Amino acid sequence: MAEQITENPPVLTKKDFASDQMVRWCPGCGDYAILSSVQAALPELGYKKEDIVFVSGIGCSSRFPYYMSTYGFHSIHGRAPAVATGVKLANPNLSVWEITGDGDSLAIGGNHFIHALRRNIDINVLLFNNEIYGLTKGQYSPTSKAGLVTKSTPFGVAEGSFNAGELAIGAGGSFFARTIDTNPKLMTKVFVESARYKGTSLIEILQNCVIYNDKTHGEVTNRETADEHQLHLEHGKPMIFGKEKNKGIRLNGLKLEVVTIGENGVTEGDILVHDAHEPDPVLHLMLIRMHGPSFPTALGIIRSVESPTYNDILVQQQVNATKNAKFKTMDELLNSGETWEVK
Ligand SMILES: Cc1ncc(C[n+]2csc(CCOP(=O)(O)OP(=O)(O)O)c2C)c(N)n1
Repeated sequence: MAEQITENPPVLTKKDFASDQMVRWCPGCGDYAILSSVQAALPELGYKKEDIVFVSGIGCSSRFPYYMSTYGFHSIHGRAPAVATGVKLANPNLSVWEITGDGDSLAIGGNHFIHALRRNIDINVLLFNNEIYGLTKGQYSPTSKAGLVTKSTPFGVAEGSFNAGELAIGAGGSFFARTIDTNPKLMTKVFVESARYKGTSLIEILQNCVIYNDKTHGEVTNRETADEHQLHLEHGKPMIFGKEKNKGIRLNGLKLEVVTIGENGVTEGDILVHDAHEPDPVLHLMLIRMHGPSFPTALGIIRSVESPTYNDILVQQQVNATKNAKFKTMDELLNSGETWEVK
């Protein structure tokens, strides 16, 4: 059964989605901008408020459902995918959003996270990636950069870090987008497109924790240098960036490279054109892995490939099983074999 959007959508505004709860995040936390962008995106989707559910795990970001005037569930650490899956299966017409931090989804919840992606259950996963545990006051997480000094790594993080997008592709994920908490316009656009996608949409939001990991995404988000460090991908458009809009991404053998249009005979025709719908994930993976200082960070919808959803398949199985069943009611089933009367 396909997700149904109300036929005569109610006219709702951003304000309608704000709850009466006081928002309790640190002043300057990136979570405020994400909350505001989600509230701005929802009226565009045409759902009734009561058809929307926010499910979170545990962490600062997971306070999110309190601040939404929708249904919500603050669940347990790392297990939001299980709860969100249950909600979607019980009522496939709901718009289900999962809110999670990098510690919540990639450490304790890593297993649940990859299987939600593998199943392609139709939920929207907003992964707030501040590369640190915020709520428990600054221990390192699986996305913390190697060498980072934290409360739990006083001599620096000794191991390599996870890239959420790579993990998603490895798990068979068919939708991956990346945004930044300093660009509400981009966030709102990406949230709308992600919610319209049928399947697990994973949106990694590069989010700043002002207290425990300030400016960890500074190179990407710094407004002065943003043009040089951000590649805004759009399906069907060439991968061009830079202040002068003269830099681009080209394939050289099996690797990507940054080139300047107009130099060394490079023309716009040499620049790769983004195809978010290509089922082969190789190029998407290369875009996901790009990082500074030599490469810009890819933002926007990187991968969006049509793929059957777990919830649709399960509903269809139930419909078929009911249609082909020998017994149509529980009474018929119970009376179908030998029966005895107990006196
Ligand atoms: C079973 C369990 N283990 C550990 C904790 C402690 N704990 C609470 S939140 C958290 C990590 C939160 O970090 P993250 O997911 O990155 O979210 P943020 O607070 O940064 O938004 C941990 C370890 C817990 N609540 N439950």
